Amino acid sequence: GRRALHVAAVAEAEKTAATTRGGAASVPAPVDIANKLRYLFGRNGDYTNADAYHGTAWSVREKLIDSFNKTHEHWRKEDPKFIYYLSAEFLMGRSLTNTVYNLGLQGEYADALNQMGYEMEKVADAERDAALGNGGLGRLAACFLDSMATLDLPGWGYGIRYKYGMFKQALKNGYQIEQPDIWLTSGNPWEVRRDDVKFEVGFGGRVERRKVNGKEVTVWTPSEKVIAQAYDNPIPGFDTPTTSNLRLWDAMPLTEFDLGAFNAGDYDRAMLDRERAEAISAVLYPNDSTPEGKELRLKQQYFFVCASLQDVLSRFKAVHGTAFESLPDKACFQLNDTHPTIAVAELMRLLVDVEGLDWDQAWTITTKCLNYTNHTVMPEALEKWPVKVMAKMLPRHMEIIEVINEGWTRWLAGHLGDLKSEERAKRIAAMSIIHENPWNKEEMLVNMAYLAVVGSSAVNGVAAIHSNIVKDEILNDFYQIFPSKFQNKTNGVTPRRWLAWCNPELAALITDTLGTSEWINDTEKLAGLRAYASDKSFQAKWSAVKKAKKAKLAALIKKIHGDDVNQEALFDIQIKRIHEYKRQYLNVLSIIWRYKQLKKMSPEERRKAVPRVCVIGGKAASAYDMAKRIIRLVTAVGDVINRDPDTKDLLRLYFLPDYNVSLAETIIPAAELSQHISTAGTEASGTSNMKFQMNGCLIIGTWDGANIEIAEETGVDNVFVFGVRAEEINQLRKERKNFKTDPRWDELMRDIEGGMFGDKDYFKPLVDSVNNMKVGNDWFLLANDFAAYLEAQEEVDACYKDQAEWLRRSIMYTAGSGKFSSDRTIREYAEDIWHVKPSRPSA
Ligand code: B1N
Repeated sequence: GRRALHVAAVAEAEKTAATTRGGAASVPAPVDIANKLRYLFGRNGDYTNADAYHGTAWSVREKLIDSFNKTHEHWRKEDPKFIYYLSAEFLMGRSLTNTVYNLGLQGEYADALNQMGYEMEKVADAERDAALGNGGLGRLAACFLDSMATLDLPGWGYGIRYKYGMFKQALKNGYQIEQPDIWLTSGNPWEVRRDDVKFEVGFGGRVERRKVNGKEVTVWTPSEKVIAQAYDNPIPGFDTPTTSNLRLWDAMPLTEFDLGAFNAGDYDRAMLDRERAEAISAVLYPNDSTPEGKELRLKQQYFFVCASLQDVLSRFKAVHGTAFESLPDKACFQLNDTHPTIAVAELMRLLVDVEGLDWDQAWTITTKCLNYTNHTVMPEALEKWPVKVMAKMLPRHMEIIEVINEGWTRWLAGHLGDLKSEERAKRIAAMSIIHENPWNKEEMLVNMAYLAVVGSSAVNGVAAIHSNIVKDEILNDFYQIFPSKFQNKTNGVTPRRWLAWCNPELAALITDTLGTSEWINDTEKLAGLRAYASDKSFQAKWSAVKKAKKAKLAALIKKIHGDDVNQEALFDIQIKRIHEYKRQYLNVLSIIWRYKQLKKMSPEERRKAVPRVCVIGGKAASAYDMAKRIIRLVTAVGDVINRDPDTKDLLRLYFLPDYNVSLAETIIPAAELSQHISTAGTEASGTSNMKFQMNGCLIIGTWDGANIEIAEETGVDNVFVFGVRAEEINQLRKERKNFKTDPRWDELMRDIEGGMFGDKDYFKPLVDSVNNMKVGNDWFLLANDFAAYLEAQEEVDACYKDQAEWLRRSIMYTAGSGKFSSDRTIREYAEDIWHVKPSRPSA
């Protein structure tokens, strides 16, 4: 069996010596894998796939570290300007496949595993996702790291090494339940702990002025201190010797280093300290697109920002001493949303209190170094911390923010000097970083977005429409004052993970057809596929790949739900976090409507219907009650439809639990239609839309976020666009009370309320949220878009019946996806905001 194969393979391989990208001669991969299993895990032959994964990963890790070391030696010598991407989330997913492909070791390791009696795909499947993010924002950060390394840009990510990432979602009787994501238990081969890189981070305490050598200095004495311990996660670029870094911080108690507490017999207190410290990096807050106003969250934010800034300054000082005026030539920071915005105050504190610069000089440096990306338009989603909380946890930072705000409002008063004093006061109050809580006049808040704008050189949104909303609505006051600060940087996704590696069959066809694989780092070359869009023989090959991917998804559905699905059916997918604004509910309503139509049809009519397999997946934040009800509605409707003998061959609805990066890598290549149906003006960008587009999946969507740019690149007529436009939303919301709902809508509401899918009482608030004026007043305008959506779905059916046309469009999607490579996005950031240039080590 496997053991004999394995022994033979190792013996064979030991005779030959392999060479790696790092250039160093090393033992052949099968030997190395066996060695890793033998000496790191104490195993000897007959491994499970999970064993084989660990052995392979620890072997690949060494090549990765060689490449990392070379790159960083090069960068140390060159001393280029660095970009530091500060983000509370990095949704990395799995690393094995990505690493071997990016390093060009795929063939070597696939062969090695084959010789040993294993299959790379199954082995890779044993890896746990690194789910240190919620959704789009965290995955964007991960795609950006891939592109930065691939483009040889000197840059690191900085974040938190959460012990528990995004919770695992399970279903129990159709309801979501959350389980902890214990991802580190079997060890993490993709990280390197840096025992020599740790910094103190303080909280609370008091602030004093002291005279030192005749100069007044501010001294902050925290009441609580923890240690931030660095872990490096090497990030391999594709088709380059560059391997960059994601540095994540783990929180540890100080007492590990000061055993005093133990010696004094204060064992319990020391252990409680440990728990308190470790809590800081213990768990990712599972909220997507909404801020979590918990104190621990602010602690997390300050924790990683403080450690990261100290780390950067200590490296700067090692080379440039205290010539801080040149810091902006060597370092810049991108704030991924407002989560790391305390960096404005922390950089000021480090420069003024610790390094002794004067305030104005420090402010010039700080604002030159920082830039801010906004990721959400919903006004309630902008982070605001109560002054009381901030003053208690970060007393010195609160003072600094007050001084920044005084300077800012004073400057504003001068700048707005021409206005009448009443109007001027109003404008200044509206832009004050510290302001009243509009819901509770007693409470003062620190507006983190305002702090980020005032403290940054550049502010950007993440898709064209979103950047316009940022300028014209959310931060309009600031835009009027600093128009040139505001930019757009339309999101992108890495074509490596999201096309080449997750869909190697399609990638091979593309490479064959274009006669080059250069499209993998020059996605504009995909436009060459347009010439083949109507070519029958190419369409046949294209369709064969999609079919093979559909078969894999069908197998997954079978594994999870035990059902066989019709693989000739249209695979219709909506996967993303469950949120009212994303309107999964609208999707379910149209599925119910389809079901009811099918029920009424004669057998002949049914024969003409387009069969569909609908898949919905996504997590609901654990405290987001309405989102959890939506999940239950999906599973309840699926339970009825999937068992109905009249319709089960023509319509299915499955909820796929625990949607995550690796599940996306299976689902997206198999999708034929994907849904991006947010209320216009609410989805900042969306990024899965780009992944589907790359994989030749047609889109039904609203005129929102990046859908707009995707439609422009694909050809607007190739996309199923429906619904009201962002400009109309405010007016429609005002008029919603008088909106006359479609009779089909009314019927569906009665069905749900009447218990057609059981659980009447549980679904009542859902029905109310889109009908009852008191409860929700249909804030996201589902009723307004309902008829147009059903019509667009009919167009989908008609198009699917014409497979030649469907396939032509599918090819046009991939051909038009060139713009949505995160390489393009990162090039724009590098040129327009960071002013960072490529620096490639020699191979
Ligand atoms: O960021 C993505 C966009 O493509 C999505 O449209 C947008 O919804 C997403 C607080 C967020 N915005 N805000 C968040 C995440 C976690 C959190 O605690 C807010 N995520 C987005 C990338 O630009």
